[in-house]
Amino acid sequence: MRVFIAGIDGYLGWPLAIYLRANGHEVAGADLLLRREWVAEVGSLSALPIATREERLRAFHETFGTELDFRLGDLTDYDFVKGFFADFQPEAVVHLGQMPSAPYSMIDQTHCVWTQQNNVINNLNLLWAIKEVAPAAHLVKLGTMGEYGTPNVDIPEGFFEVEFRGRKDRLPFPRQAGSWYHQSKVHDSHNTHFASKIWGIRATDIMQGVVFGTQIVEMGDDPRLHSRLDFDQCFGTAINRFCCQAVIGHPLTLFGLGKQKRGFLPLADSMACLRLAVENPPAPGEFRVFNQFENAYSISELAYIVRGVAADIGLEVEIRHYDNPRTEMEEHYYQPDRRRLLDLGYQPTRDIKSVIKRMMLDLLEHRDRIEAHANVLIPDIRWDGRRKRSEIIG
Ligand code: USQ
Repeated sequence: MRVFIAGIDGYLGWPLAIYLRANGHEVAGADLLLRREWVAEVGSLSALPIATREERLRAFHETFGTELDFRLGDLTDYDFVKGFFADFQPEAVVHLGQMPSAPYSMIDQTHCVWTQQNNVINNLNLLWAIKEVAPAAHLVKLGTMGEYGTPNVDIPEGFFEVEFRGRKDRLPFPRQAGSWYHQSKVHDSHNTHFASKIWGIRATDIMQGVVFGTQIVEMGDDPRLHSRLDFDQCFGTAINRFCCQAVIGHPLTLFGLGKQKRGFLPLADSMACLRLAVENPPAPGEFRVFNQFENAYSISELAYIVRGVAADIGLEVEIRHYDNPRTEMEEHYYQPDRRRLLDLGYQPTRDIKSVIKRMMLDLLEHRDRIEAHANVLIPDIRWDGRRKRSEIIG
């Protein structure tokens, strides 16, 4: 299948290009390399060194024997998107090309507005380009479990049956996002659903949990094929940050009580699920929603798992509570469904400890990079708009 990847240089986009190509698909993609700039803007860098675009292209060619059409371009530029679609004629479009950080979107007015403009407009451009150039193409849109928030009831996959004043309907489940970034994804979900309804676009909205890990087997030993791994307060996510903290002997940073629950999944599971979505497209006009995660964990449960794995490889790790820079529930009910991907054949990784161990061993080789930027481990971007470093509270 011809698969276009929007955001092909990112943490997920680059491994997905390798994974899909290794599994027989033709891949092309676009990126403006903004993730590299944002991480530098917040004073950090990828814990694992990453190759330049040119080096990645060379490695891809040497490994697979085909050129990768990876163009530098802005997805908010409609002419660029439309022109690329006209050349490539995608059968599937995987949209990973957005600003993905909740804290980054909360920095100030500029970052909030930019996040929403960028994310909402580039998703609209992809929808329009599908409509005008490749109407049979299937949009696999990366959304987030965070769109649902943490309601005090079970979370279905996108829609639920509801009875109100004696009448019944199947309606979109309420979205109650927790940051301007997550809000942008809610807008995308609404826009994608609407486009699907009016133009007959096939669409899968992926409500993905927090991804962790450094490797997929298809990357092999070539470091030019490896992906980035961030640990700063904006682009580093919970388990990845904890592993980076563990390898330099920094306390693991639990925000608040640490009883917040989220869905998590290894990088390899994310790739496998995206492939399942691509290879099993919905019917024209169908808008379907998949909840995508391996399991739900509380943040402190994960910190203890990371501490246990660290101990196995001889690292002593402390767990500390920091005052929470975010406005979020720290103790809550959390029971999301995740049936649809299992029905398509998703086999969740059972042994997340070995994924965490692999990541720590990879990171140990580059601990100096993390140590040199350890100041980005303590958050100072707060949801109330103040800028203040979190302090240890327990
Ligand atoms: N947290 C800590 N300590 C840390 C980092 C995070 O306790 O050092 C807590 C946060 O307070 C939050 C939870 O861990 O309750 C998750 O935070 P995160 O930074 O790992 O993830 P989040 O901000 O939710 O965003 C990430 C990705 C985003 C994706 C989302 C999936 O950056 O792109 O959409 O995970 S989900 O969380 O399901 O919405």
